[in-house]
Amino acid sequence: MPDSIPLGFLRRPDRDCRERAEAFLDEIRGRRTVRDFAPDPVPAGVLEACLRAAGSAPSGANLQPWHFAVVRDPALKRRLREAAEAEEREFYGHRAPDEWLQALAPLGTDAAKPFLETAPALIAIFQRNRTVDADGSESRTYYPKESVGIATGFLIAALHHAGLATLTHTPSPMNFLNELLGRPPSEKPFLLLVVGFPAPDCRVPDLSRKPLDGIATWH
Ligand code: IYR
Repeated sequence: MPDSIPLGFLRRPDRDCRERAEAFLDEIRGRRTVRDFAPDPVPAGVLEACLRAAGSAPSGANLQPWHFAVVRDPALKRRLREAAEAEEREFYGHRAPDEWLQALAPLGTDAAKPFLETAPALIAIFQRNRTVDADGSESRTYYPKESVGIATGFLIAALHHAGLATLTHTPSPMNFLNELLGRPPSEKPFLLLVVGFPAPDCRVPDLSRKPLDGIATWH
């Protein structure tokens, strides 16, 4: 067995487990994707703590195959908006099949992405397909997509818990993120997370979540 340390696990009484599970459900079910942001900055230290929470996610062979590029500079946000909107105009105008556009209709999205400039922070998340070892040689990562997906889930939950709103934005293709943020080709853009406080008059689509028996079976 390689070097190990004690787990330090706190075994809680069953009733506490249940209460905590329900309290977490109550909190996380209040999360909604927001497309209308206030310009107010993210309070100091919040992004750092939430990114560290994301970085604690499990990953294939613990290679932690993620990179988070945080953008707060207004000029860079503007360039990202322009690049994203160029892709989106192609998507909405030509590339997207009718079936996809119909699926998006209830969300009311279009090619305009003003939130990329209004929101105080954008986090471009990259999936690292190769990693640099201590001796400088490169090796592959394992399950990078699953790993970065889990880390992103942690990040969204952490930001919600902190009292912020997010939007998972997936312009396609996203190669402009490597270019504008100077990330190497071994890193694949995964998504662009928009972070901030909702605008005071922010409204969201009237959506519902599937009930438990629509998402789980018991065996
Ligand atoms: N990337 C586009 C389209 C889009 C696709 C899905 I799937 C969504 O859930 C929402 C939007 C856009 O950002 O508008």
